Amino acid sequence: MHQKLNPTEINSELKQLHLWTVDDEGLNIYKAWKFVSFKHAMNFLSKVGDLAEEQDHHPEFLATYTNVRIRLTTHDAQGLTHKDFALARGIDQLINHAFSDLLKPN
Ligand code: H2B
Repeated sequence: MHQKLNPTEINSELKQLHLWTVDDEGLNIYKAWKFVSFKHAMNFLSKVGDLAEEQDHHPEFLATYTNVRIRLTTHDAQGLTHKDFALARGIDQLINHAFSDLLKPN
């Protein structure tokens, strides 16, 4: 079972991410992207799904046409754990390696 992180640990993990936000309760991190097309947005979701299966850690998706928002928390710990930050780092890398040219500023 993964340990829920304290605010100091959350802040040091956040520094290793690119523009993720913690919600007011400190229970979730989230980030949003806008893609140049619906198809690219869906492709991204599918790749994040593969990462989630590899890491056995599963995000919440909100997809509205070309906009995608991903929210991460650890249900088993009822808060943020290292698993959320590991997945977020994987998502940032995926964007950098495969999707950076397919984003629109949002
Ligand atoms: N994903 C998320 N986001 N939180 C969890 O607590 C969680 C999960 N638990 N994926 C995992 C699966 C757990 O149910 C299995 C048994 O490892």
